[in-house]
Amino acid sequence: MALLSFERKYRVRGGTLVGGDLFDFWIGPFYVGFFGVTTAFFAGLGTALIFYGASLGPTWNPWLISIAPPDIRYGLGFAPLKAGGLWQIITICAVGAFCSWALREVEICRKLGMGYHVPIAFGVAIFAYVSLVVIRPILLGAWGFGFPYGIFSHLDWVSNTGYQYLHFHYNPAHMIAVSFFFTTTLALALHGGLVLSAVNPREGPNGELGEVKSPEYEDAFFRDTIGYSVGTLGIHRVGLFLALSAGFWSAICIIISGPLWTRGWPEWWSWWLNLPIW
Ligand code: BCL
Ligand code: BCL
Ligand code: BPH
Repeated sequence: MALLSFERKYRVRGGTLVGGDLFDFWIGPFYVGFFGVTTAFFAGLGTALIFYGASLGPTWNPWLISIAPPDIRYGLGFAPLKAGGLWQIITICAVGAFCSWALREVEICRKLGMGYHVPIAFGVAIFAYVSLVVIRPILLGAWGFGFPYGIFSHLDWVSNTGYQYLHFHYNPAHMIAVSFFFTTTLALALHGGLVLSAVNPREGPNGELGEVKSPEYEDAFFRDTIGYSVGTLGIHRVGLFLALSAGFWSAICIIISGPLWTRGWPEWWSWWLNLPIW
């Protein structure tokens, strides 16, 4: 495959965190590195174990395959392989694969001399996953509180866990997270729309190429519309902040459900409803 001239310049050795030169090479377009090897190992083993679990179970229907966590009575100990042990090993593989993937991104950033913004952002997604299957189960005292690995079964877990707190929408951290998710898509719709409107303009009447507009036009659009433009660099800061806040408050909303608040979430609001000012 032909390399872009730019790629030729940066595809040089160095910047690795571990392993020195050992895995410092590319396979086709993919950088390998030590963490590429560990990603492949954990992802391969974890996926193979899911297939092994499926082979034990009642179905090969992809929607119904499910690897359940151990029963609550096993607490924080190891469970027999076929009674939740598989889930435990797959969870280790998943954490290993996700962290390896983030560290591989770090090595690529170092090779390119770029900041670590992307792997840090992925770290927030990993934090959300770890909060579901490691942090909250440990705080509640049993691996059985993790979610099952199945397409439908994990939805059942979300629904059941939600109703366990009567009305999950009343969880204040869930409210913040949901609002950040909505705001993130609002921001991306505006940003994607604005950039395309400036750099991919419509053709002229005779089919001539439209004129690409400069960022000043983009800023002017929002000043005319809402009186303010956050600017070309600023919008990416806003976007990153919104997306990371969505993931962060998601993690918080599930960590506090059980470890911090055991009753229904509507009841949490009684302090507010009982304020003497109403
Ligand atoms: Mg979920 C839905 C994966 C955690 C609530 N969830 C989905 C599906 C997909 C999935 C099957 C679409 C997601 C998507 O487009 O995301 N969920 C998934 C994974 C995790 C996870 C891999 C995880 O933490 C490792 N989900 C959770 C936790 C809840 C949760 C427990 C809060 C976040 N999820 C919900 C709800 C819904 C989903 C509610 C849905 O309605 C939706 C659905 O249709 O379910 C049937 C955005 C990401 C991308 C577009 C990138 C591409 C991701 C691809 C599609 C993931 C494929 C996963 C694959 C089938 C899993 C096996 C991996 C192999 C063994 C290697
Ligand atoms: Mg809720 C959680 C929105 C109704 C119960 N709910 C969430 C949050 C989000 C949300 C704020 C999930 C996002 C998240 O954590 O991402 N809920 C939401 C909305 C409504 C809603 C918008 C709505 O009604 C409009 N929720 C309800 C109802 C309850 C309810 C009222 C059920 C009856 N909700 C719950 C419960 C939970 C949520 C219970 C949660 O546990 C969940 C939460 O906050 O979890 C933290 C974070 C992202 C991840 C966890 C994904 C991590 C991905 C990993 C790192 C990478 C995977 C790689 C993959 C395997 C690779 C695949 C292979 C490749 C494709 C090749
Ligand atoms: O490379 C990437 O993107 C292209 C990284 C990634 C990211 C990144 C990356 O850089 C960032 C910044 C984010 N995600 C950010 C976020 C948001 C939070 C800030 C948040 C909303 C979010 N990601 C969510 C999600 C979700 C949801 C909502 O469910 C999913 C499914 C993903 N992100 C998925 C992904 C991947 C496409 C990619 C990524 N986010 C990470 C790829 C990776 O880690 O590859 C290595 C691992 C494998 C190839 C497979 C591992 C297999 C396991 C060992 C076994 C499976 C276990 C699993 C628990 C089973 C689950 C079954 C389900 C049916 C429930």
